Amino acid sequence: MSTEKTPSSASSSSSYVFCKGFNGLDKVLLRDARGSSAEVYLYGGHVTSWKNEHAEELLFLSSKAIFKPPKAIRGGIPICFPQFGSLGTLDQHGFARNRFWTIDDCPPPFPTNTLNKAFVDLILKPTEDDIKIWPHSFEFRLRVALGPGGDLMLTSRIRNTNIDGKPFSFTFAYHTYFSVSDIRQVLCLLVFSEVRVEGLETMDYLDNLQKKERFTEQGDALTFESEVDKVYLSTPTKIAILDHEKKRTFVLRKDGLPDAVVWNPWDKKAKAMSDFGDDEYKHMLCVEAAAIEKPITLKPGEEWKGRLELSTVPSSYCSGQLDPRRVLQGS
Ligand code: TA6
Repeated sequence: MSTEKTPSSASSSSSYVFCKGFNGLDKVLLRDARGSSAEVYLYGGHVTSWKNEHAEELLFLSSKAIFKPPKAIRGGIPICFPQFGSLGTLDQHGFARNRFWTIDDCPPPFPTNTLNKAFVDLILKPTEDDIKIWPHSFEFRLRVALGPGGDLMLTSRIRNTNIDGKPFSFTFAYHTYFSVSDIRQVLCLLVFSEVRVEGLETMDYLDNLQKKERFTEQGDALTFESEVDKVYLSTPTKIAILDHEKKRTFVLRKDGLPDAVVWNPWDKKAKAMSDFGDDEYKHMLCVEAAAIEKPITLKPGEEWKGRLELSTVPSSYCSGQLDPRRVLQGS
């Protein structure tokens, strides 16, 4: 059973469908006029699907994802807050992705183009138990929107609402799982399938597979032939993921998120994850817009905004029709 909802407040004249997803968890469906769609679970504020106007799924969601709190959903776009990674005292990637968010029917005025009707505003505030593990008050507002051309836009606004005058610092990532045809460089039947990432060449990175040591990336596009787990530092606003076999390029635009994580578990780690199929590493790549190297510090009353915009452009790269450098320089 689903219900069409148009929140009463004037500020958010969005329309979305509120319904039940896996295991009866509440989710919101967004659809734009041209047929693109997205779905967001209130559990975790978690985008689990983004489809283009041809109803092709663009995000990876594991067939073994466990839609059962407190386990995070494997795939889509997990929100890593107030901590990325396992460095601090919290569980890996913090707790925002393990909490129930609510619909924010009265968000503060938010610059949005009035054309964009397909959006939903969610909000997360800490429970008393959360404050025991992370002693700060905050309001985390997440807007998930479909743009006119089917782009997917996530905007996070995090405000320090401490009344004790204390600032807080956090790290953050949109842990995005992209669906790709085959991450491996495969040459068969004269078809060369390859996934490349453009925009991170020559960037410095911390290699999680080498004790987080700092290295400098080589000068060519990233291609993949084994496990990768790298935090690229101070990266460009735009990053492109080219999938030759699908003739598709993802363009990731980020704002307020200087770093980018690239992760594929490959075969051994894939087998070690109970909520991930043994072969699923072949069909996913995480490229995560993040703020990791330099934690963000907010004084009480201050607000941080982090935006991620995902779009796709048709590309048949190897035929030379698309120069990835042009994709990145494009508007
Ligand atoms: O983003 C890369 C990473 O930090 C990897 O080290 C791996 O742990 C991945 O996140 C998945 O983490 P999760 O806690 O979702 O299993």
